[in-house]
Amino acid sequence: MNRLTLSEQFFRDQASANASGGLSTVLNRFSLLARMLASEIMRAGFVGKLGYTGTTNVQDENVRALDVISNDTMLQVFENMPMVCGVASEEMDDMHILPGGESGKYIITVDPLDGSGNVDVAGQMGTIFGIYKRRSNAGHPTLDDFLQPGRDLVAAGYTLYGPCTMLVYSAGGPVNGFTLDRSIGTFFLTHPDIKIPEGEGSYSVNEANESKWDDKTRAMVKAFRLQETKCGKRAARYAGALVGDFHRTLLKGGIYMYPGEAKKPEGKLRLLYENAPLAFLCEKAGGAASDGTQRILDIQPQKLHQRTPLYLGSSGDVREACERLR
Ligand code: FBP
Repeated sequence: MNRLTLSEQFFRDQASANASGGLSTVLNRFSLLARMLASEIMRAGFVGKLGYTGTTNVQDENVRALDVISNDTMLQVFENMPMVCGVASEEMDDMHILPGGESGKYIITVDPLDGSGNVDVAGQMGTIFGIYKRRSNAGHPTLDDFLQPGRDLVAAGYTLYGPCTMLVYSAGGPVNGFTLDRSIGTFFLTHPDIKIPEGEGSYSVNEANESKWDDKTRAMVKAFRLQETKCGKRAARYAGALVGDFHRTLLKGGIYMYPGEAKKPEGKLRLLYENAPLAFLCEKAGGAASDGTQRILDIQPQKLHQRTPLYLGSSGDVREACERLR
């Protein structure tokens, strides 16, 4: 079968988006990053890179060697390429100005290695990215260039490292999924124009956190667990990696939830480089994404590492979950 390659699709998107040519180059770099990290992850066990570094990051999370490798690789890929002037990364405290990108008109937000808790059990992991046009005119980007609501995303996507390596993205049009042919290092279109199913699939939440939730959250998740929801019966699935849980939800339907907690109402997941890019994709695929009260894409970020609760998936499921939280 004559499948489209990722590069060919990028150029098609660029033409339809009337982009100047920079966007396809930026997307191609995320394809390069995906292939480099797929290789690093496959080899980590052989070179003793499955463990922790002994340090903690700005999220106050223990950092794994692969977290550092993924962030360093991302910087190598995006430094000294003229299209991108700065990056906000889960692994870096502040926005990072990319040398050689002063005239770049894009900024990127990246979770270099999502689901790093799965590193040493050969579980699913991913990379999540968002691409925005900078608001400032030239020179070094400012914090304001990064604090943009998700509705202003130019493109967003993720790479899933699992039994196969997939890259799924949208540049404002359809959501297309590409699978890596490792033998020739090329991504080919395997999932054109993905639409999230309605009325079927799974609910995906870490129910071990139940004692930390408020009563309405507990009751809402219980309705999904007991298959008492109006939107239909759901299986329980939880991979422990947002990208893996979202990819399954995108293809099979249902809902992924990371609720706020009584003592941490903002929840765990980060708006800029996790929730907003996936919300962008989910809506382009016909689904919905909320923090429980408002559309994720409408949230105006106030801080680089701002967290929000996340309800992401089929429109009917997200609508019912949010109704039950009111
Ligand atoms: P990072 O691994 O990038 O920090 O992402 C957070 C994450 O691992 C998500 O991928 C995953 O969905 C969630 O945390 C799992 O959290 P928990 O272990 O609390 O269920």
